[in-house]
Amino acid sequence: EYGPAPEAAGPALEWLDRHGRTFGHFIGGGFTKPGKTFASVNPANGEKLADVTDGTAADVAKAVKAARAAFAGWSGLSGFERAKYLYAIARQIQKESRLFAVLETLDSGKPIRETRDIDIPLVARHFYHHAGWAQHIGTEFPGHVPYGVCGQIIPWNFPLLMLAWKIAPALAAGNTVVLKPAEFTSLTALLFAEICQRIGLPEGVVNIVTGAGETGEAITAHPDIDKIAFTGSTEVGKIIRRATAGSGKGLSLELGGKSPFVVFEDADLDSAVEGLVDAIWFNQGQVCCAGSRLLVQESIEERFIAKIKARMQTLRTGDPLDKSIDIGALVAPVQVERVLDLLKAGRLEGGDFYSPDTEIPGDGCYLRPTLVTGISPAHSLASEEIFGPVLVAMSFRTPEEAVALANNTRYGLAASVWTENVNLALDIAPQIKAGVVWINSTNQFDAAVGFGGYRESGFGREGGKEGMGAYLKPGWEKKLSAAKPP
Ligand code: TXE
Repeated sequence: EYGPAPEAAGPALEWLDRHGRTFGHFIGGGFTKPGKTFASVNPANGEKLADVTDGTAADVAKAVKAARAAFAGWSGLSGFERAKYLYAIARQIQKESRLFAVLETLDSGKPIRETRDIDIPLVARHFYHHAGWAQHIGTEFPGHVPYGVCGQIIPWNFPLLMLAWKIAPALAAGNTVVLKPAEFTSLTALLFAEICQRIGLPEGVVNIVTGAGETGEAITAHPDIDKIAFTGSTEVGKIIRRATAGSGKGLSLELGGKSPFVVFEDADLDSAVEGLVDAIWFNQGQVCCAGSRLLVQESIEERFIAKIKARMQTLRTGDPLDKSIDIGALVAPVQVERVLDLLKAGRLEGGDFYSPDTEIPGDGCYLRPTLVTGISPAHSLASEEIFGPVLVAMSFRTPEEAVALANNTRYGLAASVWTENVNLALDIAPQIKAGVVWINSTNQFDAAVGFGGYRESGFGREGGKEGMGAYLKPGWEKKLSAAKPP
């Protein structure tokens, strides 16, 4: 029963057909007429899935106007009433989970096992969780009010999940939103828009404007947006921070990473190998908190590297719709090029490169998993975010050296520490400067826990109470404007 299942794509393709494979934006509760479009392509085979509208500044302005018009009504609802809508969204996502998972896999190249078992369930979980929050804002954040209209710009590596991370808390708090999905992966956001319509979410509360960087710039620059939330590259994060400086807009940035995966000599090595597979080859390594830097204690280095190589031989790369596949396609040819360019530059600096001799499909955005050893921390591959299936390994002798190496990065998003010695784990974890440190595990996400970084990984937290607070501000402005002369 394993093997490619092309028929699985059927319902998602039918859904695209129902929309004539051409999409406008979702503004004010309905889809607009398509404008100038660009193609959304399946990276596994290069086939065009649909045409999506390239949002102009005028489109963004229209969406902001709709969001502004909806704000008073939405923020004026009780938390309980807003929660009902969030619960309804969560239930519809569960009901359509198969359609969402297949569409996400087609559009992004992520293995169906991941979209089906991780992305989409977490999306539903996020809306359920924040439905709960909507009812507790008055008691947990007394005197706080929503920002108003939030501009949200998201990346392509977890398209629907990043949408959920942004939209669920914003709506729970009483904000209205204008969200732009990444240009490679707009389709699940458009299906989500249809869900908003279906559950009768008031018009203008959620607006989806598709497009690339220029559309994002129009959102960042729009004067009637109160807060910007961005997840994406550090480079664009810096541009957005400059663009919003002095504007009075709220801002949160979730950017890149080069997260350490630290293995001590007493670790359960087989578990650590499985953890590593998840840390660096989950989603083809296109994960902001990917454990892309293996730091292994010198005494076990050889043994551990041999175990990784053996495990790499068993990883299957291929059609993301095949349920037995471990590694799918990267999101787009440009991302494959980016990874290959980094590898090419890295090769010139030296180092040993290892890839298993397993088959990968000839067409499509596929790359073999790669392990790089024999390099120094100063090596570009050891310091730059690769965002592909490439692991670099370095060794350390003492715990102090492990901490120093772990912190030898301009990022600070996540870290993972492997040891059977609980004292050592608890000693090391707080010394690593990262938003989250996992012990004997990796990639643990939950809507109830704040996620975010230090340094060039950005600031602000998503999830948990901190994430909820990021969509609220002190209510004095409202009180002042409501104050009447005696
Ligand atoms: O990201 P961009 P790209 C890293 C990763 C990857 C690299 C490049 O290393 O290889 O970034 O990816 C929108 N104003 N990450 O170029 O451009 C864009 O349309 C406003 C890590 O695809 O940052 C998309 O919606 N918005 C990361 C979003 O920003 C702009 C996830 C992200 O795209 C804009 C993605 C502008 N001037 C990439 N320019 C993570 N932290 O998870 C682009 N955008």
